[in-house]
Amino acid sequence: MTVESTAARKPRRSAGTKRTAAKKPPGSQPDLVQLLTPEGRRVESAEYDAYVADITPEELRGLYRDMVLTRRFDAEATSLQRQGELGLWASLLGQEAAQIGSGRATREDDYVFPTYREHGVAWCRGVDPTNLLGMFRGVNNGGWDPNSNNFHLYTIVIGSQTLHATGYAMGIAKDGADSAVIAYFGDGASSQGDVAEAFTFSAVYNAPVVFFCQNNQWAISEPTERQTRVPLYQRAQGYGFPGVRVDGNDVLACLAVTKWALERARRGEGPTLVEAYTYRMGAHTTSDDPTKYRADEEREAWEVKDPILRMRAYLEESGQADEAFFTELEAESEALGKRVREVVRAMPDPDRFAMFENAYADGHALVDEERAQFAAYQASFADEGEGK
Ligand SMILES: Cc1ncc(C[n+]2csc(CCOP(=O)(O)OP(=O)(O)O)c2C)c(N)n1
Ligand SMILES: [Mg+2]
Repeated sequence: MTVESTAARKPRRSAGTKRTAAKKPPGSQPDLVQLLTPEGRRVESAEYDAYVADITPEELRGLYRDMVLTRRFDAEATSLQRQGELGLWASLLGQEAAQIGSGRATREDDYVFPTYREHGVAWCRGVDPTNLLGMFRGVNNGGWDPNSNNFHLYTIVIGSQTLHATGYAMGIAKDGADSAVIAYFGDGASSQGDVAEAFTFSAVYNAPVVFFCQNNQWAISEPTERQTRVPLYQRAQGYGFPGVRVDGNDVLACLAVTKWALERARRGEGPTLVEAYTYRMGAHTTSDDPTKYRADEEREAWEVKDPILRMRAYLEESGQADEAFFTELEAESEALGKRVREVVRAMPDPDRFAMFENAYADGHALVDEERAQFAAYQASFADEGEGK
């Protein structure tokens, strides 16, 4: 990971000059697909109700459970970083609905290309959450087999996975598969050339790919208004495919819209851009201090839209979950936290020289040179110890 400390890099601003994110560009009135209001009231959508019409109470409770356990796992990882057990962590706090809704919309044979923050999607794909932590602890370079769950390794190079997804989608289309591909990226990534190229290629080759942009309002310390002068979903129009803005804190709406987009892809109708309008409630990563660049009031305004509270209100008011369900889930959440702590602390340190083995299949003179330098560096500590 090469994410720098924003606190160290950015000039300090006084409280009076803090910016607020996501001001709507003048004249635009973006349509937001919503099935659950922030208070948890179900609202009708002529276009998207069909995609959640057959959902059972058990599945609804399942969506809630996914969000609660993902949030718990994420909080545990943040604590582990603070205790020195992880080098870094990128929290998904606030983005649970966007990730669980879209993740649960995927089919087993679909293929997912994540960024570094898609812990909820990984959960939906069946990747054991403890496998996500090895890279952040620095003991491996990935932690899971991408082909076991059709969930690619985390990608740190912003936006590059949209090209990988497009190429993959073009490939499966040539194979005649009826599965689809989904690529996750952020509002900041939308400014990358790779994303523009992915949009162009996927459109002209009619690739079965869904571009799922979590607009969490910030790219480290840059607000979305520095990335675009039009709502992000409207960019799709210029490339010739549909774009939809969905309430990213509404798990039902995210499920419905992503199902719709994946089905379009499967039917051979090409790419879709889904902009999940949400908010990064925490820091960019554990190396960042958002109080340096954004106002507390902004976070407070989003707290009332919390994805988990809204789903809980809906389940309770519609009588689809009782107190016993919530109590059992709390116990399950505690157990998950305990397991995550135990597994992380027990992760063995890798052989220090193993990193030189994975760069080239048949070795390389430059790598040999680097290995020798590293060996000399390691040996220098032994000498120091002896000298003292
Ligand atoms: C090509 C590239 N440029 C810069 C960076 C440093 N960097 C890491 S995260 C990030 C911001 C990404 O913001 P966004 O796409 O909105 O995703 P978010 O972190 O908000 O989920 C940047 C600039 C990088 N990893 N890769
Ligand atoms: Mg962002």
